[in-house]
Amino acid sequence: MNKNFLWGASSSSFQSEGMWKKAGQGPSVIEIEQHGNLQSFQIGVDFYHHYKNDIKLMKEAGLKAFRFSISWSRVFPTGTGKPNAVGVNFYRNLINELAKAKIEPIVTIYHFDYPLALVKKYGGWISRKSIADYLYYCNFLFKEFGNTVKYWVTINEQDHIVKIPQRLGFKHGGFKEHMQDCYQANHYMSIASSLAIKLCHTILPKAKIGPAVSYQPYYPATEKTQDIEAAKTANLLTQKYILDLQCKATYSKKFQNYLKEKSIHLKLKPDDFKCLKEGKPDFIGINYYSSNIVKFLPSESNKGEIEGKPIPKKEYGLYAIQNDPTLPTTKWGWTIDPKGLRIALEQIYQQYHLPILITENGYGDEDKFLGGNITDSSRIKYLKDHINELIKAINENIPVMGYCIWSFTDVISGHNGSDKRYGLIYVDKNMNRIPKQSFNFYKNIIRRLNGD
Ligand code: BGP
Repeated sequence: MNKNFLWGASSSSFQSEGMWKKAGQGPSVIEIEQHGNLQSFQIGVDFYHHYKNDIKLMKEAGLKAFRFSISWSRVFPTGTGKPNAVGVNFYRNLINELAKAKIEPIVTIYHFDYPLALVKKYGGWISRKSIADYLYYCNFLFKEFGNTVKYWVTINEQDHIVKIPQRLGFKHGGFKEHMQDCYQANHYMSIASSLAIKLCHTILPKAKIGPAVSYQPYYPATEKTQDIEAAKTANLLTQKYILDLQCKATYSKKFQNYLKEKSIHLKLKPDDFKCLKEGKPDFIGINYYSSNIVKFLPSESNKGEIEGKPIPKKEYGLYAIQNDPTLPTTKWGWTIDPKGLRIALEQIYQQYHLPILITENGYGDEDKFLGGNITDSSRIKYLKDHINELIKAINENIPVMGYCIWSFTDVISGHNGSDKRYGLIYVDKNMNRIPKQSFNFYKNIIRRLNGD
């Protein structure tokens, strides 16, 4: 195994830091999004005060990299303007502490928590003005932390931001009428991401930067042509269109036809595609958790009706995305498909020919602290099987740069609050950190495969 392989773990600011709207942090769209969960996000796992101790544990595990996100509204409470010195200082200390421990920081610039002030000002990502504010923020981060940070992620799971109305700053679902705005927002986010890549290449020529997308292989439910076609369409409309734009600076003809059929007319400028071309990523980050099967869904009963989301799980006349009933699932119904990781890596590399960083992969469970131990054998099996497939992919010459487990300590789950834990380290009510069995498993894997 390559000595420079980034064996790491991942987290995000809003799911871990706590200190919600404290120490100068401004509000973000998470306030709209999380409803019942908001209280847990306000406290997180208090990473803000525990980061030194957590980094000690990372060092003990032998981690080579730690991916975390910067809270945009902790740095710029109103999204732009004057930086919040306390917030900047927090991230400087965190980055320095990682550097001291010889753990490579991988910084996600924006992971769901968009500043609410920008939504109020001009609607957020649905306005072209959002691009300039994102770049202003990136420019600040590159200049402030670029000496130490070599790896940057522009936007985490743009497809999910587009999918979940609250993440764009809309209060209500009712997405059919918002499709125009969602695809427009997606267009602006892609340009913003490309311009950030170009800016990073100018200011920090040695740095590596790319987006992180959520990616899952879609298998046709049967060998029937219509299911094979449906799987391709689902792939295009839920994830491929974003990668095509970011890596090939284009909307495929099929995607353009889809927009036309839906009467979606994107506001495009001739320069947009030039920007997209000039900001080619150095790598593609992928968050991989599970796979799905897809079958053709006839339109007879529901003419053109969609499921109430801009990028739906089903679209009449096109496809229905479902769980493969032959695969096991987590308690939350996410299928467990280690081979899917290798297939995802193969598919992405074949299409885009860029190195890949696995920015997230992990297993959510309700771990119980019993008899002084947390026995998380299901997580260990999940990680072991996925790492085996990762190694097979590397042996097939797919250039994978690193593997980041979601997550190092438990953090608050985006969909399921504090009941769903992913960490190698258990965090109890008093914020004590207790290594689970998977912590030792990962430590041994890194030691063995890295030859430490
Ligand atoms: C990804 C997100 C993470 C994290 C993870 C697990 O989509 O990038 O932020 O939340 O999924 O999801 P969940 O916590 O909802 O199970």
